[in-house]
Amino acid sequence: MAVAERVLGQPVKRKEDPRFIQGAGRYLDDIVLPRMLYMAIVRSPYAHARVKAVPKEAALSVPGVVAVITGEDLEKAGLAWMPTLAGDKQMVLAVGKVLFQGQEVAAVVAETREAAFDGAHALAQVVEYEPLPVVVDPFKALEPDAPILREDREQKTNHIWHWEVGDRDRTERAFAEAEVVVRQEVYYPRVHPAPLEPCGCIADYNKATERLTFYVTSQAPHAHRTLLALVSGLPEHKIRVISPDVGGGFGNKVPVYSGYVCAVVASLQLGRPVKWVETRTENLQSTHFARDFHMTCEIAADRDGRVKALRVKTIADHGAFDAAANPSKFPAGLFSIVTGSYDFPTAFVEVDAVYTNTAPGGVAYRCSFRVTEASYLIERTMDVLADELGMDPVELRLKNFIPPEKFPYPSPLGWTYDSGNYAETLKKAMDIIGYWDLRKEQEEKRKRGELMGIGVSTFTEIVGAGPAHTFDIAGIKMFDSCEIRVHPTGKVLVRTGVRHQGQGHETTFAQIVADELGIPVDDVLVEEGDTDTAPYGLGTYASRSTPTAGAATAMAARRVRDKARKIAAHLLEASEEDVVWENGRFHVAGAPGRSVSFQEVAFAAYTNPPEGVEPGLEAVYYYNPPNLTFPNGAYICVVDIDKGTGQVKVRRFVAVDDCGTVINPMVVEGQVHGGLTEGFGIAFMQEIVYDENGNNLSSDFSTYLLPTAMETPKWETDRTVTPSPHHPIGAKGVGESPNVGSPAAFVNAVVDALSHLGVRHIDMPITPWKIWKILREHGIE
Ligand code: MCN
Repeated sequence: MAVAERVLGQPVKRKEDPRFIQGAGRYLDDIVLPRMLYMAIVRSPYAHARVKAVPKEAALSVPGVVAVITGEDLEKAGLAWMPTLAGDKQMVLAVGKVLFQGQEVAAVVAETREAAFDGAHALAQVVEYEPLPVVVDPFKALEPDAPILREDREQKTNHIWHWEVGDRDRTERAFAEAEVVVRQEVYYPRVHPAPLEPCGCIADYNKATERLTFYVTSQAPHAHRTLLALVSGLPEHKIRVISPDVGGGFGNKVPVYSGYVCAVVASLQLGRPVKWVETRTENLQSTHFARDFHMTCEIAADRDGRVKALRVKTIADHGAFDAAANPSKFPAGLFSIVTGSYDFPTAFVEVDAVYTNTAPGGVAYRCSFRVTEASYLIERTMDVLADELGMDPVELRLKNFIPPEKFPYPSPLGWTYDSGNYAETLKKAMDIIGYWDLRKEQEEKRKRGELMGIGVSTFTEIVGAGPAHTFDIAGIKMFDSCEIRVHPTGKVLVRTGVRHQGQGHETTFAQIVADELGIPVDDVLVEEGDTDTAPYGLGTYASRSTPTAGAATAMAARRVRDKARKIAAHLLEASEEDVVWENGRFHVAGAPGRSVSFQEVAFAAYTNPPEGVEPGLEAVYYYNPPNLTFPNGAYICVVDIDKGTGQVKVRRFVAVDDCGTVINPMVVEGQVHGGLTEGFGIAFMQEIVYDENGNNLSSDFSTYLLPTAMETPKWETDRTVTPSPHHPIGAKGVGESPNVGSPAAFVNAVVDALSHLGVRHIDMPITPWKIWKILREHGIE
């Protein structure tokens, strides 16, 4: 096919958008089934307390309430606990005691949503608690006299696990011999993905067919089916999970939550559909949060700025249940990407996870697996080193980048990076923003007492969970899948094992198929989210859809093409070897006039298949990636700070991303805009805060601040392309990259603006109040 005609790499408009823009999307709460009941959950007001009594009658006496489920009921049914993604177990409804504010205590089922809430409210008034001492600080939780939170565990400690990776001895030696050592403590705050559509489900158990249809706003429908089968004991083939349009996920819709299990139990008991949809406050209080890493980073280097070793120690607050989105064999996930884009000869990393009386955590927020924390830490500390050495941050980075000729690059912490040209990417960002002119401008402004900063972040991401030997969920290996059915008229139905939440798969996966088969994008329909129709897959998160299901899609299309070639040879009365596929047609080599279109071949597959060839034209491909993909980027941010108010204004932000071969540049740009906006919110606004009694002080949008269009800066984006050598079309994931890379660029810019005052670090979120105080401490009015 002539390159100009290829649909891969074209900014095809998103096929899904007309229905979203017209309000015609079908989300979970739009679904109303006949005879449907509604469920509401009673939650603990205490962060740590014994539950003495749950007098159901209070709710049952409310008109319309038909059932109440308690932890005791579930315990009798053997359903009191469910597994988390980290392999810990979590109470479905409180049994004996509660461990965080907002924990699920009882479920109330009623004829209407209002009655369910009234019933839950009535019950909440009379649940008897005996408050216990609360610990919200992970360091205090590790002290010998701290209350033991998880009495259900054999280990009588709040310490969950210790993990280390790297070469301790070699790293110690490098530090002992180093000319320069910098050390920086960095806190990555607790944040929450807060998708606009909160979590919810409808459990619909049909007693006659003994089948459960489970509608859920899910990023991973097949994984949910398997987990529900494991938790409920229902046979998996009797469960159908349907994930309708998903109103944002960002990692929040990967876990199985208590509400899901309770709705299933209620539907099994009552033989009627049961809907549960949480409120915003419930979402912010009790679904899993992300980050909350207390990190110490040290870099050993030569005086000329060559890095020699990296040493990191981290305390991870995992809340009341260890729910870390961590389907890898490493408990700290992919935190070991912490050497970043730099050629460290050696490194050593330790992570300790701790229980506290806070919501279960360690889960994803547009990046799971701890890549965000790792990238932020290394990018922050490289700036501290640059400051120590009196070097410009870009010069330090250019000196230490892994050079292109070293790929595939074995990192000292065990990864093999696939490809990249970090210097090219950084130089492109510098050219676009006019880096050296900005430095001159900054110098001039400083002389005038004005505060301007330039922040750089040159991150390496690690995305695409698989491969299967490294990743699994509940033992299920992390591959992904695609099924392609070609109809007799040449129109194509594609189903994959992932589930988009706004990422545009209906368009980009159609582009992959259209490109491989030489047919119009509009002839391809992509469907995801129904476990009865889609092949098994592990879902959409970790920017894995393109590296796994995208690859499966290309490979399935190639299988279809291979069969189509056989049929074409039959139609052309030529041998298969002589048939060439070009410009969307099959023709006999050397005789382009003797050709058939893909549509003609599809028709023949059903009406006139060659002897010995099965009728029909379809293929399934399960793709187990040989490695992860390693996208990267160079982000540069320019800020001005108002001395009077401490307000930071992001004047410019240039993001150059390298996600390998680009399927759809417009979709990639949209992903980058979204991720940068989230990174901006994390850097300047968002934080889940608990008081010392374990009260969540950020449980609505007036206290947990998300950026709106009013605050969001203008993003300038561009790309470099180093294809992944092990992906069939060379693509790497991109969805998380901007959220991984941008927080450091923002913070580095603010610290740079204040570095001449001796400021080396400020923890996120960087609020005007924090800056204002720093300025006053330095006598700046
Ligand atoms: N793409 C492309 N070329 C590439 C790489 C990707 O055209 N080289 C396209 C893909 O085909 C896909 C989109 O970009 O349409 C994102 O692809 P990918 O990076 O594979 O990420 P996923 O589809 O797996 O999405 C996951 C990622 C994550 S981890 C979170 S969290 C996230 C995100 O994407 N949540 C989102 N983006 C989101 N966007 C929206 N609107 N809503 C969310 O909840």
